[in-house]
Amino acid sequence: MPLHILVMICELSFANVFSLPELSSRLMPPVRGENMTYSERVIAELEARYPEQLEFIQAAKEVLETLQPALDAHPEYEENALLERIVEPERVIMFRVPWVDDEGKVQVNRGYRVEFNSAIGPYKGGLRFNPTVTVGMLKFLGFEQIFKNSLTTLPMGGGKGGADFDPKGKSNREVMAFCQSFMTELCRHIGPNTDVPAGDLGVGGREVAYMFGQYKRIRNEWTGVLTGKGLTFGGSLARTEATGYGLVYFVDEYLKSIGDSFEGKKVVVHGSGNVAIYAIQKVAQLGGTVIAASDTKGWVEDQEGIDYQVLEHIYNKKRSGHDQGVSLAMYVDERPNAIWHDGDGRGVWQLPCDIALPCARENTLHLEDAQALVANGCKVVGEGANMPTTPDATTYLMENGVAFMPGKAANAGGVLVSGLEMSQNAEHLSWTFEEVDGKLESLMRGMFHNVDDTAREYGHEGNFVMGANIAGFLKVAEAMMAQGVC
Ligand code: NDP
Ligand code: 2IT
Repeated sequence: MPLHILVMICELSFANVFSLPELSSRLMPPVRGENMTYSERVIAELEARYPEQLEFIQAAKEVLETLQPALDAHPEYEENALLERIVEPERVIMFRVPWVDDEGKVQVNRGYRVEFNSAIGPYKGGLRFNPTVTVGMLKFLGFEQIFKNSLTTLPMGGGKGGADFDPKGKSNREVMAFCQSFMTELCRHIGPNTDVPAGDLGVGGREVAYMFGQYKRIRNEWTGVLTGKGLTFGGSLARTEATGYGLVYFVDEYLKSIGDSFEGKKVVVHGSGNVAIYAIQKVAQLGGTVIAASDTKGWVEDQEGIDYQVLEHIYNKKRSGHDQGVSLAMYVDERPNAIWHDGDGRGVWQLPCDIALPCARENTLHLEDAQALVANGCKVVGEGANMPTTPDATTYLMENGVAFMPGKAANAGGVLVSGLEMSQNAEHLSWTFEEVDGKLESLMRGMFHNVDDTAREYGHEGNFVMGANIAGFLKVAEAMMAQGVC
C-alpha cells in the first residue's frame, strides 16, 4: 500500500478515537521540568496549550506565581489537580450576534460568556463590548473575577462575557438592536441563581437596560438576572459609584494604616469612564486633588482639581447615541484653566503626584510610566481597572517602594455592590444610598485588612498582590476541595 494512503488511514482512525482537545493534549506531552514547582508546571502547561491567549496567560501567571506558599501548606491541592482545574473555565459559550444597522444592512458580531468558576456562588461578572474582545481577553477577566468575587466575602463565582461590538458611533436604535440580539442567545445560559452579568468597558446603564428588557420578554420572568440596572427596575443605589468609591476606600484604608490620608494629596487618574469619574469624586470628598484624567483621544490637566461633574456630562454625551466628535477635549470648554493634550492618555503618568489610579483598561501603565511615576515621587498605585499595570511595571513599582494595590482587590467595589443588588432583588427590597454605601465602605476597608494580614501571615508583609491572590484563592480552593472532583 502506498505510504500516503497508509498515513491517511492512520490519521482517520486516530481522529475517530479521540476528540480534537483529547488529540491535541495527547500530542502535547505535559511539561515536567526537573525542578519545577507545582505552580510553575501548571503555568508552563497553560503557555503551551493557549499560546495565543496572551492576556489570559498574563493574568494566570500573575496569580499562580504568588500562590506557592499556600500550595506548600496544602499538598492535597496538587494531589487533587486543583490548579489544573481552576485554570480551565467550567464552560465557554460562543455565539453569533446578527443585527440590522440604520442603513438596513445585516451586521454580525461574535458574542461570548465565559462561566469560569461556580464553587462559591453563581457565575458573576461583567460584559465587555469592544472591538478587541476575544476569548483570551474574557478568560483573563473571568479568571480575575473568581478571586475578586471571593475577596468581597459575598457568595459569587466568577464569569465574564461580551462581544467584539463597538457601541461607539452607533445610534441608540443600533445599540438596542445589538443588545436584543445578544440577549436572545445569552438568555438561555443565565439566570439569577446561575449566572448574573453586569456592565464593564463599553457596557453601562443603557446597554444593561436593553438586555434586561429582552431577557424579561423572552423568559416572561422579572428577576435580578443582571446587575447595574436602572433605579426604576431593580437597580441598586450606589452601584454606579461603587467601583470608583470602593477603590478610594481601599486606598484610604491603606493610608490610614500608615497614619496618613488623602488630605492634600495630588492624584492622577487614567481614564474618564464609570470607574474614573466616581474615584475622582471620592478623592475630592476625602481632601485630595485629582489633577489629570484621560480618554482614548488624549488627556486633560487641571491643577485646580478635575471637576467630576464635567466628566459625567461628557460620559453621558458619549453614550447618547449622538457621540460623533464628543471627547474629553470638551472639558476645557467648561474649565478654561485646564490644559488639553491630544494623543496618548499615558501622558498623565508624567505628572508629579502622590497617588496614581489607573482606571482605563488592561496594560495601560507600562515600565517607562512606572519609572516616571517613581522619579516624580508617586508613593501609591491603586488599580481601578483590571490589570492596567504591565508585569514589568508592577515589579518596578513594588521594588521601588510604591504601595501597589492590585485591581482584583482595589476595584472589587463594583461587583460587591452588584452582590448587594442581587440580595435586594431576592428580598424584593431597596436599600437607601447611605445603607449601600456604608456596606461598601466597611467591606472594602475590611478587605484591605484581609489582604494585608494574609500577606503578613505568608511572610510577605506589604505585598498586596500576594495577599489578595492567596486570600481570594484559599476560599475558592477550600470550596472546590469540599465539592469533590468537578
Ligand atoms: P468605561 O467604558 O466607562 O470607561 C473606560 C475609560 O477608559 C474611558 O475613559 C475610555 O476612553 C478609556 N479607554 C478605553 N480604552 C482605552 C485605551 N485603549 N487606552 C486608554 N484609555 C482607554 O469603562 P469602566 O470605567 O466601566 O471600566 C474601566 C476599567 O475598569 C476596565 O478595566 C474594567 O474592566 C474595570 N472595571 C470596571 C468595573 C465597573 O463596575 N464598571 C468594575 C471593576 C473593574 P473613551 O471614552 O475614549 O473610550
Ligand atoms: O470587573 C468587574 O468587576 C466588573 N466589571 C463588575 C462586574 C459586576 O458583576 O458587577
